[in-house]
Amino acid sequence: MKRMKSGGGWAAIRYTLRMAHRVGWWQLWKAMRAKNACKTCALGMGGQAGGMRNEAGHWPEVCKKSLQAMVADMQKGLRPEFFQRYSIEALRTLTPRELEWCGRLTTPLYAGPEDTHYRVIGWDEALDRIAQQLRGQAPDQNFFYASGRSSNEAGFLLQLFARLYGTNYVHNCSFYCHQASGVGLGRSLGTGTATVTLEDVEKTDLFVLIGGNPASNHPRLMRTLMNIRRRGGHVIVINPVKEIGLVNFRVPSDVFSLFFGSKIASLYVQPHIGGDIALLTGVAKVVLEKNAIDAHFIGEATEGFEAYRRHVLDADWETIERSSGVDRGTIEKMAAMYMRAPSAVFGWTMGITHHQHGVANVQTIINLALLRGMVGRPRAGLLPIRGHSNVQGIGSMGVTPTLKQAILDNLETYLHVKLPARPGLDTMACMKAAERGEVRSALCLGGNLFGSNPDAQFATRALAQLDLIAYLSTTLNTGHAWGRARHTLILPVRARDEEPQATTQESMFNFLRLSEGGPSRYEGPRSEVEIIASLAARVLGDKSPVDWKALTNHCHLRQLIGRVIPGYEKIAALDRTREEFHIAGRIFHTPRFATSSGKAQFAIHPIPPLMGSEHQLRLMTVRSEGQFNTVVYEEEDIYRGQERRNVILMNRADIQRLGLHVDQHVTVRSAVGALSGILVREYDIRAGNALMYYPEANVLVPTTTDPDSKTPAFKCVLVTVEPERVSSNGQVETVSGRFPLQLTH
Ligand SMILES: Nc1nc2c(c(=O)[nH]1)N[C@H]1C(S)=C(S)[C@@H](COP(=O)(O)OP(=O)(O)OC[C@H]3O[C@@H](n4cnc5c(=O)[nH]c(N)nc54)[C@H](O)[C@@H]3O)O[C@H]1N2
Ligand SMILES: Nc1nc2c(c(=O)[nH]1)N[C@H]1C(S)=C(S)[C@@H](COP(=O)(O)OP(=O)(O)OC[C@H]3O[C@@H](n4cnc5c(=O)[nH]c(N)nc54)[C@H](O)[C@@H]3O)O[C@H]1N2
Ligand SMILES: [Mo]
Repeated sequence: MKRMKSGGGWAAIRYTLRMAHRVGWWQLWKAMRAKNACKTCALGMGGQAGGMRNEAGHWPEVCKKSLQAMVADMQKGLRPEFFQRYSIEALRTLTPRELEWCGRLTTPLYAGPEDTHYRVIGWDEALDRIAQQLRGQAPDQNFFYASGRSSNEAGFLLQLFARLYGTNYVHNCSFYCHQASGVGLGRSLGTGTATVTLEDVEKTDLFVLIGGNPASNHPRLMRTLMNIRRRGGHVIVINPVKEIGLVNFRVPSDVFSLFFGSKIASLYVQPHIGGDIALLTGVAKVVLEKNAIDAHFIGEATEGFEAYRRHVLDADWETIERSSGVDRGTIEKMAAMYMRAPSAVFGWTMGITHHQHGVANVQTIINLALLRGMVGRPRAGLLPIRGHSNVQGIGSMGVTPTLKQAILDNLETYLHVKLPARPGLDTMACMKAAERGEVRSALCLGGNLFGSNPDAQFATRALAQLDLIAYLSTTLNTGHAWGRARHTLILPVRARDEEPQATTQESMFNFLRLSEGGPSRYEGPRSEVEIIASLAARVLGDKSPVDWKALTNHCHLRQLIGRVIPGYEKIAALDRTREEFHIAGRIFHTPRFATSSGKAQFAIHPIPPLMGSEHQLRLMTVRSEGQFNTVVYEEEDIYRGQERRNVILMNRADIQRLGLHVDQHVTVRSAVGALSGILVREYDIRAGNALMYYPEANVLVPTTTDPDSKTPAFKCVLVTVEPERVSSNGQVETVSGRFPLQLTH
């Protein structure tokens, strides 16, 4: 497959045309223009401004994956005969892509311990089964998981139900995603989200992009990066992989850029996987040695500087260079760019959070920003580049094991209730508790808990211990085939643009979006709020302090959210004003922070040793631009020039050192699993490191988490790569043509 010389551009436009052809031009145009927040990443497109428009009002913002997601939601409905024809065993042979394109779920489905097939059941039976299970258990024997696609309204109701039922075992996909950002920002600044607005980013002089690939995962951010460059500003990219779209990108909605391409990175730094603390400590060392700090800001607005200064100055260059994999000259160059910049925004993604030292990574970035006073003023600050379109809102709504004290107090006062005080558990802790048989059931509001988990073998085993699991889903995914409990239920839900009532979502810039909803596309699926409310009414009955029926009215629900969630007060008037807004107390344009002293905290984090021996590679598991998490829309990764997913991308030096050659079949082995039939591919990645695609590679990822954020180290798996012999009957070849899960069961 030909490798592209720039990201975006005509390929994105051609794709748009192909997708439009699939579901009908007019249908797709209408769907994309409707007043709903975009379903994919958390940049917060659409809402009241209409689809394809960003918070600054720019239109059109074209993005391939938002089309993919839309077209997938518009595909035909699955017919009941499908489940008579295809057994669960047969579903297990399908790839994530094949499962997604089977069609939309339209009826509740059930499979019991003896069942070989899912079968269609009625809504009452489905809800009764779940209610009966919950009523028969102690509350802490159940957990509630939410992905980040659902609305604020559904998220709020889910956690309220769980807590009134009596448990804090409530969590969301953030534990596998940006949790380290929330924890790190919380410790350093007393906040958990971005400190900047989109406008700040548009106007900054330097954007430092660490551990993210927005060319494929947040394409609309690329226009902003292009604009920074056009205005004479700079972009520094820190990434072990040379991601082509971060070198050069053709913004499809900009004529000049589309034809000639736009340079993105002013400086591209390629550290080792896990080498960011070493690298950024090196940059801080230069800044300190050159005394390019903002002493006034440090004195007035921070604490802990002296100890931090000593710690950084003590770090020796040999350790910095060895652990980061970056030479001193490049580090000095990066520091010089930072020291010259009048303002800077630091943005980061999964390359920073998916580590055993994820929180330390995040706090190291914050330290560097504090050194030059780049937090707490306009055009400068910190931006965790969020994943799911409403993952931040789901967190704000309290779909978390621990409620913010203010939310807890408000709920107790307003509803005259006492909520459970026993501590909650995070996602991985719940999975481990399931494996030990300590929790008995799970309710999943969207997502793919199986597919997103490390150690797929463990995930199947853990979920199989449960008595019951209920999935609220739009389409089939690997979780429905591999993440089964003794009793498994699948409840079909409406996507946000099919909701009969308006819903809201929160963007990564803390901007609240109002989605109008729209006509339902299928008979059958129900609104998420309606499902949760009917379940809650069944489980809690007349004793409940809440009128669940009344709360199926989203306006009532928003009134309650406005009273309970700090910063969300304006949501109560939203149905009247229709005014989208920035959530109060989140943006920091003055140097006063939300910590108890009002001051930002410098944190000390030693440089972690580089992991692995010379026989091993550090493996990152990442996305292609043709997928959205565990949902694979396209097998090929056009940006990295891969036509298939069962590949391992390695540096040429490693291929030679290990005696391999390009396109050779290998087995990749880690401490917890092995994948066979993988093809070796050469790529521009720092030697000693390798890349494979998530979710398939989750077979290899151990369940070890960062002790502070409980997030698995998806980006640093130690693996060996062993050559495979292809037998004369070409057996390996047939395995490698596809990339279904290689699990034993
Ligand atoms: N098309 C598409 N868009 C998406 C998604 C999707 O699946 N597909 N998912 C959404 C979600 S939920 C999320 S969280 C985001 C994810 O967005 P990203 O974080 O951009 O996604 P990843 O593919 O996980 O890639 C992370 C990047 O980090 C780099 N990296 C890996 N290890 C390290 C390291 O140790 N240090 C540094 N500096 N870099 C490293 C990788 O080379 C890669 O470029 O995207 C969202 N948007
Ligand atoms: N190895 C490895 N593992 C990872 C990662 C990695 O980089 N590497 N990334 C991690 C990250 S960042 C994340 S966020 C997680 C993702 O974890 P999840 O959020 O749990 O998974 P998704 O694949 O996004 O979930 C997709 C499913 O959501 C359902 N869905 C779609 N829209 C809706 C809706 O509107 N409502 C409802 N109820 N359901 C809907 C569909 O059925 C679809 O199959 O995975 C994590 N796992
Ligand atoms: Mo994510």
